[in-house]
Amino acid sequence: MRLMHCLGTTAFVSVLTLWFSSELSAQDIFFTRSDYPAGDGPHSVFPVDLNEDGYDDLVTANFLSDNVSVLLGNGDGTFQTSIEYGAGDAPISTSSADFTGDSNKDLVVANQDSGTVSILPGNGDGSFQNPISYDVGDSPIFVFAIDLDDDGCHDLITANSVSDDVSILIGNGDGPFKTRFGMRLATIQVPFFRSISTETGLEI
Ligand SMILES: [Ca+2]
Ligand SMILES: [Ca+2]
Ligand SMILES: [Ca+2]
Ligand SMILES: [Ca+2]
Repeated sequence: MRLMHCLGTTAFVSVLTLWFSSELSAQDIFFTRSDYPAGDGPHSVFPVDLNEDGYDDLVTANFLSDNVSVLLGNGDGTFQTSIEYGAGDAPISTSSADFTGDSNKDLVVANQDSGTVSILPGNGDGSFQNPISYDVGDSPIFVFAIDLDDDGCHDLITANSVSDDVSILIGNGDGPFKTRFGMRLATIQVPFFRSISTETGLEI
């Protein structure tokens, strides 16, 4: 059996492949490690099948080079050379969903120093178009895509580390080339050590 763990710590993405026998003992466990170059200062790595070939790909948020790296997976634990796409200032977290309604997976990036998220529309083959930015709270350090209002269109949540709140962007899924494409921003203050419930019933 084989498990795969991915860890980005410097300007490389390290892929650790875990091998073990069916009758597990400590002596049976070993890893093989491969390092793949990424942009400068990757702060997070996110596995997702971007080109829908059935193999997980990797996306890193590169804090120092203000871009993301996309490494397409070969399906055997190896990855192709990274391709970089611009984002905002100090990208730190990524997620993926189809925000534009064309069935191609898009990327979203939380940019800590610019207080924005960048949406990179996907072309369906693992390549991406220029980013579209949306303001959120101060110093977002995490972004997550989810359909909050159950309308079939993906929305976004960011955790904002300086303004001590979360921002919710409600997507309309119309696509970037239609005039109504956009996201409606709502910011919710989060009391320290408490959770709140939104009108949708989601606990944050
Ligand atoms: Ca893939
Ligand atoms: Ca920067
Ligand atoms: Ca899309
Ligand atoms: Ca929605």
